[in-house]
Amino acid sequence: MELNRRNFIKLSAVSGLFAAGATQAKPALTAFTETKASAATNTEGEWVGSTCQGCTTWCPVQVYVVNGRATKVRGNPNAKANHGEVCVRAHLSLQQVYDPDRVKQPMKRTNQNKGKDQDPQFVPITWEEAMDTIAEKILELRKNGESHKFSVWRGRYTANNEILYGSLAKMVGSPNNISHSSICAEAEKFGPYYTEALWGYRDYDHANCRYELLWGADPISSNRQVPHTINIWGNTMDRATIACIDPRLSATAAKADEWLPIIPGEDGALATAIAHVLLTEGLWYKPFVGDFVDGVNKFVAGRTVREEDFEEIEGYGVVKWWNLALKDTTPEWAAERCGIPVDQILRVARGFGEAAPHAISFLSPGASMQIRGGYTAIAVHALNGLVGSADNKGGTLSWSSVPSNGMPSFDDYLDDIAKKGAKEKRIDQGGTLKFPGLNKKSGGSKFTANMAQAMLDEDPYDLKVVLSYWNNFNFSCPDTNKWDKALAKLPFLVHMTVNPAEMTHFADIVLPVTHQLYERLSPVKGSGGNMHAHMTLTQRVIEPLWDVKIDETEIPFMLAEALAKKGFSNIYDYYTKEFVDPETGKRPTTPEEFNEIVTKIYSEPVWNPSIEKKGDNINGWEEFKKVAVWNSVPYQFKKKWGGNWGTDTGKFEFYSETLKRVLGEHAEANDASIDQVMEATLNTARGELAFVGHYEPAYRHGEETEFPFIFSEHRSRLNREARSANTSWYQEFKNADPGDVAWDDVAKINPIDAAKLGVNDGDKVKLTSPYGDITVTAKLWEGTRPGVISKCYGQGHWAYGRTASLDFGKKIARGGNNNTILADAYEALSGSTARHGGTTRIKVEKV
Ligand SMILES: Nc1nc2c(c(=O)[nH]1)N[C@H]1C(S)=C(S)[C@@H](COP(=O)(O)OP(=O)(O)OC[C@H]3O[C@@H](n4cnc5c(=O)[nH]c(N)nc54)[C@H](O)[C@@H]3O)O[C@H]1N2
Ligand SMILES: Nc1nc2c(c(=O)[nH]1)N[C@H]1C(S)=C(S)[C@@H](COP(=O)(O)OP(=O)(O)OC[C@H]3O[C@@H](n4cnc5c(=O)[nH]c(N)nc54)[C@H](O)[C@@H]3O)O[C@H]1N2
Ligand code: SF4
Ligand SMILES: [Mo]
Repeated sequence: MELNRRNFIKLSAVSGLFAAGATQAKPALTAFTETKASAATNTEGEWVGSTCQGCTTWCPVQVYVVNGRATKVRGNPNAKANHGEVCVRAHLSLQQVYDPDRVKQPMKRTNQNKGKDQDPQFVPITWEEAMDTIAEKILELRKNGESHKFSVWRGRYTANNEILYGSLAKMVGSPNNISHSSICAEAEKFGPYYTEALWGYRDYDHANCRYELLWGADPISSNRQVPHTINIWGNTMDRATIACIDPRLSATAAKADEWLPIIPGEDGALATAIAHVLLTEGLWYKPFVGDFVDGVNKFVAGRTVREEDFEEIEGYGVVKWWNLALKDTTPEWAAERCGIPVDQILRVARGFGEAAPHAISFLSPGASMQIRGGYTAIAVHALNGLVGSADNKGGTLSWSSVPSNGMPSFDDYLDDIAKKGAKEKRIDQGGTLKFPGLNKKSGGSKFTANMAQAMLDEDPYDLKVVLSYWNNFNFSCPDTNKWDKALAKLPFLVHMTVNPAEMTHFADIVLPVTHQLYERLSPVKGSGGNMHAHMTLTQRVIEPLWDVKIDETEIPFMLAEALAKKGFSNIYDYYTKEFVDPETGKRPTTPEEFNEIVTKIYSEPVWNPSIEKKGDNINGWEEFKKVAVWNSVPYQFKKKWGGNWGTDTGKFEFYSETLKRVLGEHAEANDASIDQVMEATLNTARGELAFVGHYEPAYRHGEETEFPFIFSEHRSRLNREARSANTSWYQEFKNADPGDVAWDDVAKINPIDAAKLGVNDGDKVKLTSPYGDITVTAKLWEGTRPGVISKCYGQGHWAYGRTASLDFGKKIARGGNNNTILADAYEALSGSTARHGGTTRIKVEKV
């Protein structure tokens, strides 16, 4: 029989593809099999615009398509943020889309027992059966007054997430649409928000900067503008001093002027010491911060200053900050805590101050996703205020705005059940005393990882039905053992996924979805970079290989149809009555039409020439599909100067009146004092210290006597979040991460520690924390300080496919997942998981 795509689907449907546990023949790679379409005459090939979402940069790209096959990826030459370039990881996406281990058709579980040790015994089903089953489950909850026990879980997403994530749960009657943001980077947004009202990522004017102070940022490998940074970094290194504050010798640190191998979690000591030096040595930027009325510097170590002696300009509360948190934080004091020598602290602080205002204090999750990292985030970002680089040339910037339309209102489609359910408490416990999540307001952030504990405790209740997409929480959240238990207890889970992931193993229904770069149509606003913000269009550049649908739009449309057939038509009515194609005036009749209309509604302002905007002129939808990106005009500096900072005082807040108000509101909602909030969130601050960036000693899980090492982790240059490990290129080039080894997963140990442990390069070592253990390979490496074990995140998949795992059939992982040993810990003020700052102690044993 000729093995074409259709026959292959038939064959695989008979054998069942993801029969975990069974050692069966692996599916053959048919992506390159000759098909009728590919036998057609076109051999020329063409570049088609799309978007890479391998990380949060969200790069505009183009794919070279020959005979219907994607053969190469490059940056979209029309894009300004990434100069038409991509990073290494874009290329790995080719192996993802053609991965033979992909989920190829809908499946249902036939073994009702759940657990890592259970074979789900998945069998193929039709899309109709899948949608009918899910609709039944939802209607049962609504009938029983339990609609709030329904939840939608979102991982990575596009702008079209408004459909599945934004409104579906609400129309069913649940407050539980839970995103992955809190395991991603919320703590990092806390710093800029409670100084300059910016809850989001920043852009940086590297081209004009003279000093780059990188706090756990490795921008040539990760973070948010990798292609732009790679492009510009050679020049930046020529022009600016680069100082990397990182417990690990990162790729950026390896070529930097200064590497400050900080003791994990002690960044607050260094940040407050740098601020102390800037103030005592008169290095603050006077046109921004202001000056003493009589021109005499009264910032003297150990002495308080009178507020009326200082006249402020853009900033607010610098004297209060000094008095509360900085007057005693001398370099000597800091050196004892953070492990950086006094002379290096002084040299870096002076260099940074002398470069003002062209000096960037670049905050990454590394220095903020720590148990007490919220205050570090504020202190680190406030350094941009001290040197006047906030919103300034050569400094730290916001993004230009990119216009888009909101989705039509669904208010008229909320029935009584929906309105009642939406008022129930949230499953993640955000907004409770222990979990402030102060994303602009109490409970503004959702505590993704905490859902596992909440589900196990049934506090505030038990979840029953979950639709989960583009995520893998029992791999990506800390304490995976806890997550496995919580998922085993969940009665009904639908996983919409490209690969059979760890979460898929616990699913009742598995839905195959489109690969993000090649098979879907959707818009996103990419991360601003190189002074430009943009909207980029993801397109179906190849015909989908398998029976896949688009998670955020097509699947909700099909589900709405199934619900309507069973008598609940609100969602279907909303989709078919309120959504109108802005070009043709048509309403959707199929899932595909719905997806296109949603995309066009959202993106219309960038391609409709009659809508005014500051950026590219694109003449209609067809042209937008061709260019696939809209660029804003370059960022205008100093837009916020002159009292437009958006904070409660309108100023750049060194003393945060905004935080004082929001903390007060949170305390009041929980009948507590702010001091009690500090205590519940493990912070040591009392009184007014809670309103300024300050030093908090690192908090660690595990007793030092039993667990003598601090565990510190980082991401891979090759991680497309945790989705690229099943590509052979990922494994083959894994040594692109300093200290790492191809096809392996290593614990990087300082040779001094290794000698004491009697461990040699290549030995197998077991890393044990109070929460779990993993066995990996030892690598002796001077790029981590004695006492700190450094390990990359990304390996340790026991599912996902034959390359990611060591034995896919037997569920044996390649290496170990850091989240198996990491504590389920939080920087609770911002609502962030705390995986950095050495939150977890471990022991190391040779096996
Ligand atoms: N220890 C540790 N934990 C981390 C991190 C870390 O650095 N260290 N990083 C954290 C961060 S920053 C983030 S953002 C989160 C991410 O965590 P998650 O949001 O859970 O995302 P991933 O782990 O990347 O898993 C995404 C899943 O989506 C499915 N999938 C893959 N490709 C596609 C696709 O194209 N479309 C769709 N619809 N589905 C797809 C697969 O099942 C895949 O496993 O992880 C966090 N967890
Ligand atoms: N290559 C790559 N790039 C990515 C992604 C990816 O998967 N791969 N994912 C994207 C996503 S989703 C996000 S959220 C961003 C995350 O942006 P990043 O800036 O990459 O964030 P992390 O990897 O969490 O930051 C980890 C860094 O902090 C260091 N670190 C650990 N503990 C400490 C500490 O106590 N103090 C200090 N100063 N540093 C510490 C680590 O060694 C590491 O270098 O990256 C995006 N970019
Ligand atoms: S992985 Fe990230 S930085 Fe690299 S091309 Fe894709 S979106 Fe851009
Ligand atoms: Mo993230």
